[in-house]
Amino acid sequence: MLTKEEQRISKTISYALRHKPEEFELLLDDEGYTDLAEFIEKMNRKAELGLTIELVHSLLERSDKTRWEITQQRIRAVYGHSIEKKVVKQAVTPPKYLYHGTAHRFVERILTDGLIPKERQYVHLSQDKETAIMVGERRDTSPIIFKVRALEASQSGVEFYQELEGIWLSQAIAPHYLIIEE
Ligand code: HQG
Repeated sequence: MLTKEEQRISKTISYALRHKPEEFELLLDDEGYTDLAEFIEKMNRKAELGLTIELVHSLLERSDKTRWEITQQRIRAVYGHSIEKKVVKQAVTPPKYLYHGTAHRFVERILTDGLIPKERQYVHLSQDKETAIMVGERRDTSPIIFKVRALEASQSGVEFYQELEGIWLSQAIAPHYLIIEE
């Protein structure tokens, strides 16, 4: 389990490796790797994270939702559906609201069909708006954020599963439970 501050650092690392290598002046090789020592130096310069090699390894070992990997002094982002394999599939009660960040081009369909798992097994929802923005930024530089009436949906029989590092999984969510955040 990571502390809030560690989660923030971990997300910034993922964001840099996955979405904005140029913003952090990272040079990725063909396999998406960058030199670990250089990576740490650049991240500290650009984002003042106070990163050390020990901290990067420690975050990696203690994180439930691994977003990157290290091989021979190089680091790269890991894609995949890691969280869906790790979450215990036993329904739990979610908080009143959860969030979902996505691209504007999907809004119309979502308001008609609701949130559906698409290629995944479950819909991914974020515990807070900040996380939803990061997830949405993978698809849209200025993502749209839905506020999801999660507790109500769960009371009507939609199943939600244990949160891991700010992400909840759920079954499909009907449009009725979605509110567009201004
Ligand atoms: C959209 C990362 C049209 C949905 C993150 C999303 C997250 C619809 C996309 C995790 C729709 C699916 C998941 C509908 C949903 N019509 N579009 N009815 N319903 N969509 O990647 O939530 O990479 O499967 O808004 O941290 O973006 O797994 O889901 O844009 O936890 O480690 O269809 O991915 O983690 O895209 O992200 P995704 P997501 P990992």
